[in-house]
Amino acid sequence: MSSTTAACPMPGLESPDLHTPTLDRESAGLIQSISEHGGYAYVRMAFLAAAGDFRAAEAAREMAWEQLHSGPWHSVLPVWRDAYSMACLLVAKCHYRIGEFKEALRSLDLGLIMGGMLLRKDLDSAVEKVSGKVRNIGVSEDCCGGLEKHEHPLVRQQLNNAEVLQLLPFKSFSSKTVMKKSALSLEKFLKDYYLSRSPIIISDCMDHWPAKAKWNNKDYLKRVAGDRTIPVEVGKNYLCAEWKQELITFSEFLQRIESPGCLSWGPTYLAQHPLFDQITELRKDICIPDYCFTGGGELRSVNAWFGPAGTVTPLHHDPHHNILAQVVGKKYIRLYSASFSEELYPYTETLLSNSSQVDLDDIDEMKFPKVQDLEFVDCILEEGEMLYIPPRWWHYVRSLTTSLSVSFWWSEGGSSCAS
Ligand SMILES: O=C(O)CCC(=O)C(=O)O
Repeated sequence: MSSTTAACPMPGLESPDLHTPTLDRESAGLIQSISEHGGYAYVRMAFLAAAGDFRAAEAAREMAWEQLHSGPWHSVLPVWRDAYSMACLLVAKCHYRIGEFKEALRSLDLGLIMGGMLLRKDLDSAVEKVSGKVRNIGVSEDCCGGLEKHEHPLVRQQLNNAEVLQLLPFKSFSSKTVMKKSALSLEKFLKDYYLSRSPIIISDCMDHWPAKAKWNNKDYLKRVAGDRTIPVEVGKNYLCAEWKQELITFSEFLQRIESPGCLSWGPTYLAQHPLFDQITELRKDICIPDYCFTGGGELRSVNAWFGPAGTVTPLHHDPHHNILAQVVGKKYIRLYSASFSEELYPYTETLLSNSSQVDLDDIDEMKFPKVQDLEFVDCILEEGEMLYIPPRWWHYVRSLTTSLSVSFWWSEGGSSCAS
């Protein structure tokens, strides 16, 4: 948090600088609802913040942050998520008025990442305005520093088969591999894979995505997203004790990818984050695959998975249909049928019950004897390919190079005849 304590020169919710029409319209109702949920201290701070008190705005944001971290995410009351967005906007307005544009942008990003939907429009339009200012600073800094612009590819590693095999879990490629079809028709996808719940790799279906031409270029990513704050995971994986989440800028993240060994904690992974809801320029680079409308269900979430070689998503399953699109780099993926449950030893705690206790990279055979002989299918998902993962199929994912993928989860349609 900023240590700035000066009062903002412009009191009132209606800033002539950073306009927040939704906040101006909704704030009375939101404040009322926060009071009804016992947030009196927050309300006091929000009033002072709206009158221009910078410190009060930061205190309100801190109070809402504590509420967001008071229990599991799904049990957080929606009103506190909107309260958090409101405080983020108020803090951003204060920074903006005194020309602290980078700090304003960070606060807006925090609101987008952690806040509710009520004030989303204000956050989005404020981001657009503030990003422009931040980019102007960047341009003048680059000019003064005489920095030259080069195109830097994200992926430079070339691995041979022997090197790849050494990195993979036991018995890799000893069983069946996932079948691959080029530009599969929707009818065939429905009949042969969706209805029978069978994984398939679809190739030659992503060439029209602007991302295919743009994302393997660090300079491009830095230009459109470098100043934005993103949530990352640091450590071996989310099941390990030494694992944490951090909020860093996209530029910092790109630097870490460049030198992944510099952190003793393990790789930094931008994992399962709705990046395209947050950063509009990147959203324009992807297309929702038509396959995701199979079955008449609804698109549930579109997430980015971006990290250096060596990130691992441990064996788990998800409730939705999934198209995992590999835009940059390559990944090893192993899949076990949804019919296996007991044999893969899921955690008993509710929050982790979709994750297996088995570490495929280091199996404890005494503890988990049933895993050894289980049938699986595996593959290397190459750049430009999409993998269909049926609901509740167990999957383990290891990136073999720097890798950027997008997952599209969609739900079952009401009238689907699939079992
Ligand atoms: O790419 C990864 O690391 C994991 C992807 C995944 O688990 C998913 O799309 O559900």
